Amino acid sequence: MRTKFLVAAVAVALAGCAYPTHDMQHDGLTHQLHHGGPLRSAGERTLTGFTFPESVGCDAREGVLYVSQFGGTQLSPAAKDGNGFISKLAPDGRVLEQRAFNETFNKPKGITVRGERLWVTDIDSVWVFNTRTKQGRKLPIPGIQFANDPAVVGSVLYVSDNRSDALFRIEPADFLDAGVQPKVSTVFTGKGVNPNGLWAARDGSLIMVGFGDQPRGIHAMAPDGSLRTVVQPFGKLDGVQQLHDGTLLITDWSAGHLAHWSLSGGLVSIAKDFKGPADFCVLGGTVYVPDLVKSEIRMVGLAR
Ligand SMILES: [Ca+2]
Repeated sequence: MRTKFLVAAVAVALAGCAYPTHDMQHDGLTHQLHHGGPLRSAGERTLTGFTFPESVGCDAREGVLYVSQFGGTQLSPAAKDGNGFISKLAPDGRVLEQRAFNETFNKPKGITVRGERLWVTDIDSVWVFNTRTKQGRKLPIPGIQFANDPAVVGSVLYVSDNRSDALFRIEPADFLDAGVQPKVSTVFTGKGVNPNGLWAARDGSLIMVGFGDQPRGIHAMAPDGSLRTVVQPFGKLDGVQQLHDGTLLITDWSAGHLAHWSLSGGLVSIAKDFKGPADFCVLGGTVYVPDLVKSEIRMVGLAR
């Protein structure tokens, strides 16, 4: 039986919905998070042959995936050993380019792609690449300890640091041209967010999921810079993505799963038995979840 993948097809219906009673502001993000029924896995496939993959970045325009890998023989996410690399994959998992960029990486982590630009963090820096010409530029971020995930909101690049519980801001996001002098600043520190995964929501908010020694939750920073808690602390959260219907997918190391979260349906596990479910992306109704600890990528088809 043919399974319909609904992620790309679900329309956002913002008008006329009734709100549950909760402590969130009745804004656009709340609207989005309320919609959508439960999701389930329509089938899984495991890809092997990776070396500590932290992030899969989906390039929807080109229909390809980029996978950041730590390399080496031990999981040492903060080691500056030059063993990291980024591979380019076809959606079926075939490796198109083992090393997509001819640069030295240490422990490359979060990847985000927009148009011909790809951003990837690496401990104390963030790179921007032209995916067509492969030209890249590395930008050190003063004060950052464990650069984790990049996200672009408008012309601004945000970079999370879960270990030092901080969010950094870089403007302009596209600093590839050597003549551009990007401005780097700290947005916040010490808020108990421990931001790991970032996602640029459609209403201009930045969604953040937390990963720390204590359980962490889901937070959002509004365009005016105000922070709020979307979900109270419940796990060790790594990746987050907002679906077309406005609801969220998250990965949680504590539960070892990929889960769907919505205001109406709460948290529903979609795929289990991960050891290190890290920074995933969604392409064509399939979620690509790297397992950093197992050195695998799990492909999870989504269906309702
Ligand atoms: Ca991450």
